[in-house]
Amino acid sequence: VGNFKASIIRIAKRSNLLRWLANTTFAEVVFEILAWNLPLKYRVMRVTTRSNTLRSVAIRLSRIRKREAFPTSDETLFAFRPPLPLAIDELSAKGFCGGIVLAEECLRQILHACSNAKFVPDKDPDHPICIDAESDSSPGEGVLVCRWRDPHESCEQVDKLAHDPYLVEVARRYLGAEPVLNQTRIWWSYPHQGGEQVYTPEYGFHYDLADYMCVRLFLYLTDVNDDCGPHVVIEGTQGKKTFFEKTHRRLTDDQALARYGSKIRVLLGRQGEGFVTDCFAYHKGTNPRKRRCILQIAYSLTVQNTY
Ligand SMILES: O=C(O)CCC(=O)C(=O)O
Repeated sequence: VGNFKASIIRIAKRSNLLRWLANTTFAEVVFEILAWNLPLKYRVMRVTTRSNTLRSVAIRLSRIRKREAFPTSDETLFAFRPPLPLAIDELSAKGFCGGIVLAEECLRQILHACSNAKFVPDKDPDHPICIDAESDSSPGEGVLVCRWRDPHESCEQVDKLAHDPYLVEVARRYLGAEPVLNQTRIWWSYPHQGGEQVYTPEYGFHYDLADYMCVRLFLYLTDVNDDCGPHVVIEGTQGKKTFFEKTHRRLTDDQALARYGSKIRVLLGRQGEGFVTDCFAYHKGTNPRKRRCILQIAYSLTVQNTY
């Protein structure tokens, strides 16, 4: 959707009216219907999940469909984790749950894998690069994000983590069905020179339509304080969407503050600490003043990958 939309937006840039139209929900839906390069099932999900009724029907239908059990390993890789019932209660009430800490040895191995992996810079996707974890500066001019897609396919520890019995059980209970591995990602984020309030797809409030339901683990792979682009969630917004929310999948910071000021939660953490979130809740990565590395493992109801 991103590439297709980006090329249309490039064409439309010359006209203010077209530029405004291209950023509306209406245009987003049209782009999604027309994005013939994506599987039909995915496009149907992207359109129907915007309706509270259709989404809830789709969730119910997915829950009654028989599926093979998601394979899990014997032992958890988390040194600390909230008890399962608490994790599910928090996720259901707030849309996120913290207090998860990765075991030191697993963290060490993932960091080692990161130091050898090739990350894809957003500005130059054809030239993947190795990232120097010690360097604070962006690896290229204007580069905001460098991604390692599907690290579970080449890193054994990430694969084990994706099959962690605790994590899979959280996903299973929260989704109410056998989960599907939706995607894994590790990425570095770098400062955008636009200052505090920038609205790039990376750093603005939004909710994701990754599937009818999707739950994600985020683990910080660098220490994250207020300067390092913490993940931010708007508590309690993971449920049914109001008309305003349906037509504003993306929010500016001012809109978020005005509507949900007291519910904005900034999730700080040390290297190896993390949280699970429902990606249907409004969230964002803050524009960092110092680079940040994060790992994400997402489970969903039907969709195996996010395009
Ligand atoms: O980088 C972050 O903390 C936010 C990531 C995000 O918005 C997303 O994965 O949808």
